[in-house]
This record gives sequence, C-alpha cells and structure tokens, in this order.
Amino acid sequence: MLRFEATQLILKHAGNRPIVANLGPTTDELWHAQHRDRNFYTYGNMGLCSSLALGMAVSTSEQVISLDGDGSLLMNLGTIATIGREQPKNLIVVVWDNEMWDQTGHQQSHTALGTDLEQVAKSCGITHTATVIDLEELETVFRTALEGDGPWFIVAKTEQSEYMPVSPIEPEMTLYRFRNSFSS
Ligand SMILES: Cc1ncc(C[n+]2csc(CCOP(=O)(O)OP(=O)(O)O)c2C)c(N)n1
Ligand SMILES: [Mg+2]
Repeated sequence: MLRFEATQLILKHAGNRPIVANLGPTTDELWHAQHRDRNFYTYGNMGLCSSLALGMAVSTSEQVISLDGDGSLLMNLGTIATIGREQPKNLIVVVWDNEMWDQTGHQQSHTALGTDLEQVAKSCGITHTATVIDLEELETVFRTALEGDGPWFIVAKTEQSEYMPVSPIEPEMTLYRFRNSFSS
C-alpha cells in the first residue's frame, strides 16, 4: 500500500479530528493530501509523534489520530508502554511501517528483520491492535477504531514511494492554527 493513498483514506474518515503526523514524508504527504488546521506536523521532531498525540488525547475528549513511523517509534518504544499504561480511549495510533528509515536514505529498520510492533503494543497492554497490508484492510480497521473505544494501535505496512515536495511547514504557524482550532 502507498502511504499517500493510505493518508488520503485516513483523511476521508477522520472528519475534523486532530491528526499528529510523524516527521518527514508522513508530514509532507499529509500536507499534500489535505492541509488543515487540525494537522499537527512534527517536522524534525523524530520519535515524539505518538507521545504528543498521547498528551493531546489525555487533554481532550476528542479522538486523536497519530500517524507515526516505524523508525521513529523504534527510537521511542517507551511511548507504547505509556499508552498501554494510560489507556486513553480516544487515541488511535497508525504506524506507517515501511520497514525503513525512508527519509534518510531507505535504510532497513528493525521491522524488516523481525521486530513486530503490533506484538510490542499487545505486550504493553493495548488490546485493540491490528496489522494491515492493504487499503481495504486499513479502511475496515480504521472505521472500527473510530466507532469504539481505544486505545488502538494499527500497523499499516506501506511500500517505498517517491518523495513528495517538502511541505512549507512553519512550526509556529502549526501550533497557532492547531491551538485555535480547539478554542473555536
Ligand atoms: C533525533 C533524530 N535522529 C535522526 C533524525 C534523522 N531522521 C529524520 S527522518 C528519519 C527516519 C524516520 O523513519 P520513520 O519514522 O520510519 O519514517 P520514514 O522516513 O520511513 O517515513 C531520520 C533517521 C532526526 N530527525 N532526529
Ligand atoms: Mg519508516
């Protein structure tokens, strides 16, 4: 599955829910798919996407969606344990697992060599988990996640694709727009 098409699918069902995006191609593709005030782009901020989404989830009753990456999550596996400990019902983590650190030159990550992030999530006490390999499966699982309680942890296997143009992200503007979208 292509991450861009999968991102479009997430947006199709996300409504106005906040989406936190991993750095690099995930942020770029989210911006190109649909720039919206409720996108929180984490350009340069490796490993903290789901930590930020967790913080948001415990601060709002709205469902929060994290679009994380295998390489970044591997750098901060502790956040999975914290999600398992806190059990935020309104958090949905989707991991774009392309089995590589794509942005820095497609180096193979641990998930290409046996590390199973869904099993990590399960062992941390997250009971709603799935691994999906195509858009159809992703749509079914994501819609189920939106309809019920979480936390959800969805590993979506994606393939390598061409880089899209870097999105014109201004971190201060991201914060400004995103915060304002909650106060209105
Ligand atoms: C602390 C830190 N180390 C390294 C980098 C360089 N870096 C930027 S993106 C990236 C790869 C991220 O991998 P993944 O989360 O799997 O996303 P993908 O690139 O595959 O979409 C790396 C190593 C960084 N930005 N910050
Ligand atoms: Mg990756």
